[in-house]
This record gives sequence, C-alpha cells and structure tokens, in this order.
Amino acid sequence: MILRCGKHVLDLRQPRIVGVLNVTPDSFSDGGRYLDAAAALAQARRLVAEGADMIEVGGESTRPGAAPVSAEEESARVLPVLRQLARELDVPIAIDTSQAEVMRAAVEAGATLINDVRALQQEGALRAAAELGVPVGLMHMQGEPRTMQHAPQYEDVVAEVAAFLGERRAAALAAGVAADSIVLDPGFGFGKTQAHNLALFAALPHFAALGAPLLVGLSRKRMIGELTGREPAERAVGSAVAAAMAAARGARLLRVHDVAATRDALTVMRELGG
Ligand code: HH2
Repeated sequence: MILRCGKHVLDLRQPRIVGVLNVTPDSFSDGGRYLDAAAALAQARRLVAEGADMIEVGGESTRPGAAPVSAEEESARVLPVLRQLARELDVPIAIDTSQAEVMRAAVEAGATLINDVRALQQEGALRAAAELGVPVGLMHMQGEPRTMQHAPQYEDVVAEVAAFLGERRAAALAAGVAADSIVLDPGFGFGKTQAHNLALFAALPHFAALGAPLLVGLSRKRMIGELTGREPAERAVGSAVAAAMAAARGARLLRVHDVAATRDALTVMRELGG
C-alpha cells in the first residue's frame, strides 16, 4: 500500500508518523506556541529530525468546546507557514481543515494531503478535494467540537462509525476523488466517551480491513489522560504506547505531537517482533 502526496510517495507497509503542528491560539496541547512562521518552521524541522514522515498544519482547534474560525482567519494562520514548510522540508505537508476555500489555498501553497475532521461534509469540500487531486483523510465526528462531548450516544459505536466512513468514502469517490487517495480515521475523542474510544481502539483491525489506509490520532488526548491520570504535556509515553499498539492493529498513519517517543516505540516494537 502506498500513498502518493505530490512528489512524495509514502510506503505504508511501514507505519508512518505524522507530526502535528498547530498554528492556533487555543489547541489543547500546544496552542499558541507556533503562531509565527519562524517558530512553526523551527518546530517542524525538529519533528522531521525526530523522525516525522509528514507534517500536518492546522489553523482551527477542534478540541471539545472550541469555536469555529472563518476561512480568512484560518488561511491567515496557515498559509505563510505552509509556504515555508513546503519550500524548506523534504516531507509531505498536510493541511487539517474542513473549509473548501482553505483547502484550495493550502494546496496552492504546497500542501499535498487534506485531513478533514468533518469528512468533506462542508459546502464545496467534496468538489475542492476532487479537483485538487491530493489524498484526503476522512474522519468520523459525532456533532461539532463546541458540543460534541456533551452526551455522545451510539447504539453500536463500531458499526456506526464504520458505516459513516463507508458513506463518506462513497461520496468522495462519486465526487471524483481517486480510490487510492482516501484515508479513513475513526476520530478518537470526537463525540465519544471513554467507553466508545476503547471500543473503537479494540476494533482497529476491523477499520484497517475496510481497505483504505487507516489514520489514528490518540496523541495526548483525554483518552490517554483518563488511563494515566496525567495532563496533556505528560502524556507522551502513554500516547507512544497507544500509537505503537494502533500500528500493530493496522493503523498506517499515526498523528502525533511527540514524534521522538513514537519513533522509539515503533522501532522497539518492530525489532522485538511486535
Ligand atoms: N485530532 C485532532 C485534530 N485533527 N485529525 C484526524 N484525522 N484525526 C484526529 O484524531 C485528529 C485530527 C485533535 O488534536 P490536536 O490537533 O492536537 O488539537 P486541536 O484540535 O485542539 O488543535
């Protein structure tokens, strides 16, 4: 399995690390730290040196309770950073956005993968993704960030998330997105209780068997906090263990903040035959 991101080809027989770079004032674990382009570039270089195979840039926090941002505001945050990273780094750059206008500007600025936590459901997003011709990540979320953790409910979380991903994949294909450009993600923490997250984690082999590369984002999330009793900045070990286990269960793209810890976890697991 490979993923073609512009001139970069990711061989997904190995799990790949996506280093997260949030250029937001309010992200839950790194908000406000990389707002200016120079700080963002320095952090991106650090993530690549630590072993990131891709860098993802996001200008909208989707933490529980976060308010939406306008396309203008989001573009102003991400575009200068994307241009610099695309010029200076030799790894693919992803854009984390739901807005068609931002997708178009981001790809123009050098992004070669679109990661959408709303799975191309916003107006114009399906068409933009198909026209831009880059891979797209489709994630499941119940509700919207502002209210998604109020009372998430499912009859059967695994079946409902899988059905949603199947529908969004069909919609993307119908819009003209290439079959080998679709990445799926169950969306840990997005309108899910701890019990829902644990059920989805146990079902990762099922999601991997849907036939598209599987992306997971567990890094520093409350799911890890509930298991370890630690604050976001102290969740690197728990997150790295979870990422390695997810890879063993079929995840191919691991969206993480702590790249060095994740790289070590994957290396040790591989060398020990896990
Ligand atoms: N999680 C976050 C953001 N984007 N995208 C995908 N595909 N999967 C995820 O699990 C995912 C995601 C939330 O993490 P973070 O970006 O660190 O926080 P914030 O949303 O506060 O910026």
